[in-house]
Amino acid sequence: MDHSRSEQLFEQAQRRIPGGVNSPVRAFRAVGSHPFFVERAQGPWLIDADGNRYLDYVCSWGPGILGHAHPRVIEAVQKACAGGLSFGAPTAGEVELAERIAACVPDAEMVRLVSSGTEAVMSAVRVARGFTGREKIIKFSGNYHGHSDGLLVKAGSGLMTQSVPDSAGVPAGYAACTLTAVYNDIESVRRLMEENEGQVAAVVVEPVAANMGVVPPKPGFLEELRQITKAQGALLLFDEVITGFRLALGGASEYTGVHADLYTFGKIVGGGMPLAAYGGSREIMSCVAPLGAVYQAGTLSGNPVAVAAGLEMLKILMEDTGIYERIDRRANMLAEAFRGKGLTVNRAGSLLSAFFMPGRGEKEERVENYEDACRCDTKAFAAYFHKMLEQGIYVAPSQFEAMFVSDAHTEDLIGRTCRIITEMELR
Ligand code: KE4
Repeated sequence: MDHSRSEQLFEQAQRRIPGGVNSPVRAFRAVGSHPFFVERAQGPWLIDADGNRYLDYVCSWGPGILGHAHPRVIEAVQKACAGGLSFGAPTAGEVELAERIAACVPDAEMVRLVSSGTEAVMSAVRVARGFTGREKIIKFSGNYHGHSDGLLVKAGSGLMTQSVPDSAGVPAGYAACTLTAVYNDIESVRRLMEENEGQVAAVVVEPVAANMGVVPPKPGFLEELRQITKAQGALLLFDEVITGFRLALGGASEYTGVHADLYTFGKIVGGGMPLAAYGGSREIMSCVAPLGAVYQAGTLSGNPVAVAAGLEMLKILMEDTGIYERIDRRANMLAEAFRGKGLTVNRAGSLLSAFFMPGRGEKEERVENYEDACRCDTKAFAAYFHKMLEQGIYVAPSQFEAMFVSDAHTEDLIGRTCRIITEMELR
């Protein structure tokens, strides 16, 4: 494949943008190469600056549940643009989007629209602290909740990719308010709750983890989290930036049957545009300014063009909930192909990860938490990544990210991918 134009762009980009990218995981450092630069995308396909075409299983890290450039979403955005890009004033679209979010996730009686998942989680944590009057939060190693200071502690995603468990620049005081438990280990939560009796404002969790690779909750884990937080007067915050509208129309609370107090959404809810949201009961959300004392604001919050994209995407998903069965079934086909190669596969709906564990092919190895995920053979993963790319298949350039299946990944394309996986020589 010719990558000369991408190489040229990358060379230029590095002079003006740290690492040549606007988000670290895009730099392909974990797979030891340089990123291709995307020119356009359509359906399940990405086309790069050199005209190479890739079957895309990253889907912009989640928003692309319908595939790229869905005609209805594009039309809605074009129509919105023609009316102006930003007003800094309320619009009818924001009301409808808030209504639709609440229709899909009834626990989110009230929501605030913001511009990124980071902003949604940062704001929801502030609400939890403001509502409870408590300062500490519990998160889980390997969970990633965006790059706000207090949450960059033992985080996943790009921080695992770069094997940087904590970030520079985060004052010790901030980190001190963030306690870290072990995903799928309810005793580690119980201990922290007991040691910090009456001080924990919220437990922040990815109800299905997808930032240390996909790690589903073990049976009972979320239920016990719900019980412990209720007993301790702490709020349960489901970070559904990835799982929201992905695992089911009602996200993880519908998929698992466990209900949180606060929710964050991103990616799909914005239809691929910069829009995210946080929400919960009227009682909790009434502490948000101008109603209450918790301040949160944003020039582009509820931006009309982003709202148009998110609205149209939710409309499509609400009209055709059969999509969830279709993408679940296709993701399972991929999972079976990876299992046939002796890889450890975790899957939840249309989210999956194939882990290159040290004992792969010899013994059954599970990945149930951050520590398990850290044992992966990232060099073997990198070799697999490049073999897939040479076959025109783009998976996330990190072992610690998810593989996303969209409705545009037809059975035929999934079958083709499975055949490539099955025939591939893996280290
Ligand atoms: P953003 O600020 O990137 O919109 O959302 C942060 C975030 C919050 N919560 C969860 C569960 C998330 O997965 C994310 C962001 N996800 C990563 C992919 N693992 C975004 C990709 C990137 O950082 O470039």
